[in-house]
Order: sequence, then C-alpha cells, then structure tokens
Amino acid sequence: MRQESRSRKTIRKTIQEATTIMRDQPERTPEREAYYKKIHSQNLRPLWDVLKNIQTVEPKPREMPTLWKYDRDVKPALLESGSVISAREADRRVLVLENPGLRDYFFPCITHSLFAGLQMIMPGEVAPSHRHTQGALRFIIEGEGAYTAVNGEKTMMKVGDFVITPSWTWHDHGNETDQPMVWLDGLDIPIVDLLNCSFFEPYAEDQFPIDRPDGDSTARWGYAMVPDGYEHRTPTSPILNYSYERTREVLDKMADRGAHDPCHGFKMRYINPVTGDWAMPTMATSMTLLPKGFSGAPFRATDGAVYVVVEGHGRTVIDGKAYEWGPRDVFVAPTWCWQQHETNGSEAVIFSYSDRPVQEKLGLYREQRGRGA
Ligand code: GTQ
Ligand code: FE2
Repeated sequence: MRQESRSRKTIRKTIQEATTIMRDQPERTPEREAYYKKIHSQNLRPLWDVLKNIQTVEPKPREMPTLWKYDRDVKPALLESGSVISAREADRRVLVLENPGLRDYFFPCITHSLFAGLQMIMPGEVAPSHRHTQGALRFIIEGEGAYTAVNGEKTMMKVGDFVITPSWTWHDHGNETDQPMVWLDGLDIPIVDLLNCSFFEPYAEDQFPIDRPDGDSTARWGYAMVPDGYEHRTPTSPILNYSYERTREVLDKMADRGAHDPCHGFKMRYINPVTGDWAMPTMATSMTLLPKGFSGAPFRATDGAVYVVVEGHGRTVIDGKAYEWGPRDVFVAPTWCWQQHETNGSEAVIFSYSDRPVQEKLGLYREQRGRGA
C-alpha cells in the first residue's frame, strides 16, 4: 500500500503532466509509414509508434462501472434460460455478466482480469463433474439446499455462503430440492488465459465419488485449529464453505464495538487459515457491513472489485455516478475509479472479490483515499 502526502502528490502530477507533453507520440509521415510497412514484413515494429499505449499516467480500464439489477432484470432472464436449455446440455447453465466495455474481449468478462456469471440449477438437475486450472468461487444468491461437491466433499449451500472450488479440483453441482437455486460464479479466467495455463478435463461420470461428510473441512480447518501433521501443498484455503451464518455473526460482533473504516465500513477478509493469506491465490474475497446511515469517504484502488449485495439498500458513487443497489444486485467498480458507499435507512452487507492477491504478489497494488478518509 502506498499513500502520499498532498504536496508530494502535486509534485508528482506536475512531473507526469510535463512528461506526457514531452512524450507525445511522434507524427506519422508518409516516409515513416512506408518504413514501418517495410520492416513489418520482417516482424519488426517501431516502439516509438506504440509507446504511448503503455505510458499511461494512471490505469485506463476498458471496463465500465456497471450494475445488474437482480429481481428486475437478471432473475427473469435466468428463469427463462431454464426453458431455453437444460443444465446437462449447457454443461453449466450460466448467464455471464458481460461488462459493456469489454464486448470485444477474448471471452465475456466482468473486468479485464475476472469472470462473473450467474448459475441456475433447477430441481433434479445435475451439472456434471469436471476440473480445470481456473479457480472458482461460488457466492450464493438465492435458494437453499442445492449442493456443490469438490474432490469428494459435498456442501449444501445457503444464501450468503462463500464456497471455494480450487484450481484443478473435481467439482459437480446438483439440486435435490424443489426450488431453483442461483449463485454467482467468480473465476480467474483472464488471468489463467494471460499465462496460457488453461487445462480442462471432464470426469467419466456425472458425479465424482463422495468420500467425506458435509462439514468435514470446516471441522478440520474452520475453528482456528489445524490437523497435526498437516502439510499444505496448494495455495488455496482447505475450507470448502465459509457459511454466511458465521460470517454474519462476525460482522454483528464487529459492529457492536463501534469504530469502522471511513471508506469501507466493517470489512472482513476471508483467509486461508493455514497461511493467513487470502483464501484464494488469485481472488481476494471479503464481506462488508455498512452501518445504517453510512456515508463513506471516497477511495480508489488498482483492483477493480465485483460487489454482490446480500442485505440492505444503498448506493455507490463510482466516478461521479450513483448506482442504487439492493439485495442480490451485482455491480462492478473498475480499476482506479473513485468509489464511495452510502446506505440509507438500513445497514447493508456486501460480498466482494477482486484480483488483489495477484497484484500484491507482483508488488503492483496501490490504493488512495480521498477527503474525509
Ligand atoms: O460451475 O464449474 O460460470 O467451470 C464457468 C465455468 C461455472 C462451474 C462457470 C465453470 C463453472
Ligand atoms: Fe467448473
């Protein structure tokens, strides 16, 4: 984290502006164009003709702040998808939250580094088992009692639960209840694609065999204890399901004690209990409680964040424009955009995820706080 004083910031800005003026892209004359064309056939390109594209004073994300209203828009579309295609034929019946700023991206995504989709599974359906190197998180939006199974452990999902599918683990989903169930899938698809490490394998059968009872991983790792002799070999948390029941209790206790962050309210990270690091290596996950009547100070960060509202109503001002949200709505704040959260008559609980762990490991993460923070 880097924070600078106002005077240093002003000096830096002045230098950057001067530098920008100095480094205006060289003019394209007919002679130069001819030369560029000639060398292009030898797989050569003049750096000075493209340098401006990377010499940005600050990040210029292509994704746009966007809000998806669940009850009004997303839910009807999801329910209709049930008659358009079965879960079996679709493999995963997911409506991708495609950022309108990334319509020509290699894959529909919510930010340049993260995928988000809403998956619906109808009563009696099964989404067959497979594994891939992309890591996935599930955040439960609606319904209760469908399951996801990961490498032989099954968990029944409830609204507000945060469930992890680590990279390269077998997973299938099923719904043995009598109501549809919807959750958000968050995946690190663009990150794995950037590194060209995408592997995929379908399992021979619909379901990978279950060999551990529901709650097994929570019992082993979820109570600030670790099985003696356990050696962790992967960077992902061994906990399968971080239940909302416990998360909500934590937030309630936090809020009882008063002091909250001026920008973020009461914000708790989900961690890997074995390492103390983020629960997943590529995606940071948190749950935030914003008190009733909260009027947050502005902040921005290099990680664009995806927000899923669990409880309460409010608004987030992103780059000067207000987005009004309520339960089950999803919205995204792009990289380095000023953000400000507000609630009205109720407290609010919001889940969020971002690519922050990757940025931190590479020494790239930055944040800045504005007036009142
Ligand atoms: O549920 O396994 O939204 O593999 C995208 C890819 C969900 C899943 C997605 C997947 C899944
Ligand atoms: Fe998957």
